[in-house]
Amino acid sequence: MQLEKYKIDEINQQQLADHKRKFDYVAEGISNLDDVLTKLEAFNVAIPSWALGTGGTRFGRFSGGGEPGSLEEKIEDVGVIQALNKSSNSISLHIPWDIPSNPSAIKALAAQVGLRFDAVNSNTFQNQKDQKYSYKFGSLHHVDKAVRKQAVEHNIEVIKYGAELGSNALSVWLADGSNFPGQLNFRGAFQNTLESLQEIYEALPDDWKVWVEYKPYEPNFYSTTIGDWGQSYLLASKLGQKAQTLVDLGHHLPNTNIEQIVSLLLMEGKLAGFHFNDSKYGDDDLTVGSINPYQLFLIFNELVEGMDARGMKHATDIGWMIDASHNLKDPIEDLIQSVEAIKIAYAQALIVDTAKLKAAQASNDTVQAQEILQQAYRTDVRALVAESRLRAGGALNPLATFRALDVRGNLIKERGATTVATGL
Ligand code: LRH
Ligand code: MN
Ligand code: MN
Repeated sequence: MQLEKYKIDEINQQQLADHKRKFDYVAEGISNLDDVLTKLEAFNVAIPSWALGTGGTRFGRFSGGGEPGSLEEKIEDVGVIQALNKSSNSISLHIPWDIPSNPSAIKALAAQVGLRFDAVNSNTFQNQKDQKYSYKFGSLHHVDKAVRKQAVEHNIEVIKYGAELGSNALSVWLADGSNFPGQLNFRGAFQNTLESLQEIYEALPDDWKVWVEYKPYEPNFYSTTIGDWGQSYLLASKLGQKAQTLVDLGHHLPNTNIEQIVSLLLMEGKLAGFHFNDSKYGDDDLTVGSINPYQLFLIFNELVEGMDARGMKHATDIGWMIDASHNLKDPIEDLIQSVEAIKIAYAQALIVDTAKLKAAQASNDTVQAQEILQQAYRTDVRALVAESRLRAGGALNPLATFRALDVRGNLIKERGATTVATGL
């Protein structure tokens, strides 16, 4: 299904007077209003193909109705999100969960609903059907060269799919690690990983990047071969310019200062981008901003300041992507909430009085520095985000519009009430 713009406009019309009142109120206090609105309008976050169905835990999966049964239907769903929020103009594929069997047709279909392809993700954390060697003891770090070769070849195949789709980054996350002390030689595992990544790196087209994701634990519970940003950074540095570190917000031990990591990676030109989600305990993959929105704001504060200092373009010089999966919510509603949370944090960071903050820092005025950050964080910027969306042709309130138009009800009529999304 495709959402017609006039239907969105009709609903916007009903909300316009209320919006205008809220917008005028917040706009009055913002000195860089035009700049904020332009940047918000240009900002997009990629939607992962694996987030469009109801996820599960190892204890069960309770799928909803109208879920996408094919890559084509997933593209349709992202098209719906994009029509509503005008901030989700790309999709990220996990291969082989979503194999584009006819890449040029898939690319054309995506373009019809205003989408392009973001990073492609390889998968060597599961055995695939008909594969010769098992990944039970890892993939790129494996002690057996033949297993490593198989995993390298998979990554090269993913690059080929991506190139046909017009993507320009390969995202690599490895489950490789160990469950028990003594199982693994750490240096051997790291060196094997480096060597395998070098072979993948050699296969990257000129304008491509490889994003190296890290994660402290799960599925391995004693060591993970790329377990933290230092290990990822070390690999990315040894690999070269095209390799960078990807920060998945859920891949940190509780209370890690992620904003500081982000700041330093950015300084070194090694920040690939993000997998956005939120978490309370581990890699919970909860809705962005649902647990710790202040942390999200602090991350964006580092991003805005650091990117401006390096002359980087906010919208394009970093990879912005959601990585989430839910077992309770309607997946589309959840993604709408996630993108909204990201844009709110971004808008708050854009209104930080940077000059004043620098002055407070230079004079060690701790109280004032905190006041400046919290002044921005406690500003209700939702009307700014809505205004930028209205200007871009989207819905003033994407979630309410999704419900008012009964999109899920229509998808259930089209696809059925008992569906299980492909992938995952
Ligand atoms: C691993 C991870 C990684 C995978 C995705 C499905 O926890 O974050 O990015 O590719 O989940
Ligand atoms: Mn991730
Ligand atoms: Mn994860």
